[in-house]
Amino acid sequence: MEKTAKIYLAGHQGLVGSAIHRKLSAAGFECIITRTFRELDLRSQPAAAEFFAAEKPEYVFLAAAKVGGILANNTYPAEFIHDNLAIQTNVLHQSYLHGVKKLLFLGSSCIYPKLAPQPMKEEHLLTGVLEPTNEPYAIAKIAGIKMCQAYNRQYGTRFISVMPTNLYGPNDNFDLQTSHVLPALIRKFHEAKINNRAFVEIWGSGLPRREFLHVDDLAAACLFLMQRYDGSEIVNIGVGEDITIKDLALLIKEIVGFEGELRFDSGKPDGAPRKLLDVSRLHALGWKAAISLREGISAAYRWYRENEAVHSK
Ligand code: GFB
Repeated sequence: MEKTAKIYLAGHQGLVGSAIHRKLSAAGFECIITRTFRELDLRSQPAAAEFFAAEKPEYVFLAAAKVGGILANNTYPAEFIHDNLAIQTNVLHQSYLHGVKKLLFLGSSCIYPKLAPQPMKEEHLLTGVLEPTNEPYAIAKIAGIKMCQAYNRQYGTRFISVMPTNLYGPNDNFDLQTSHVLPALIRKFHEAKINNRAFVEIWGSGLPRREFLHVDDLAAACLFLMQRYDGSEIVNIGVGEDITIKDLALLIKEIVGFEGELRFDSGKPDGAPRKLLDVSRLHALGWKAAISLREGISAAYRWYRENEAVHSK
């Protein structure tokens, strides 16, 4: 990817897209094309077709997606399957029609079976039943992977698919109903500290294990793979270590400086018991995560306080 290449970054305002934008700009890429959701609704086939015909990007990062935490996935399953299928189908097909040189598709670790052996290897895809709370989202992402592979095989495109673990960082969603666990707990502990509350409520049992990757590390890995990896096999992106939700809560509590108790709400779902990615393929390609969980959460908490008024509505 030349520094002057025309790069379309779909979803540039989200957690992942904004991190890729920062990374590309810092690396000196001069021609990054973006559109807000208002300017271009990628769920619309004619809108996507018109955009690609007019702009003819050379490279595409497909970070536009409908995403959310366990409750959002469980509450809006139709939107999660429809919006993701529509967005990715339109972008992938238009990229093929307009001769995009290379495209990076972002999947998710929830594509793997609920009870996949741990850590989860790329070969575990489609070897068992999915976690029900996010099955529609996972099915859409699996369809995206298969579409990239099918287009590569039939049309000779260069569409690569990467599977990030649970992400966090600047521009995360801090809405308590729709967010993922890490931003939700930053906000809950912060508000409990400010309001001198006695406890913070943690959903589920606290026993599930999750792996967390700072989105700046993800963006670095995406740029690395866009430049160095060519292949139809999916590539996991993670840190290779996980933590229980209870220990995550204790770590965030300490970083925020909240003195009260944790209270577990068993009325809320636990979701998958464990989702640790095997990152040996990524390591063999030559890339490793650099930001520790403590460092990343401290940075995310600073970002949250600086942007609180805007993001805590
Ligand atoms: O991050 P999260 O919403 O999604 O939840 P998943 C992870 C775990 O944290 C679950 C618990 O066991 C939650 O019950 N948890 C505890 C909380 N307190 C909270 C809280 O206040 N908010 C939230 N959100 N969770 C998502 C998928 O699964 O992961 C998506 O639904 C996607 O499709 C994403 O794959 C990465 O890790 O369970």
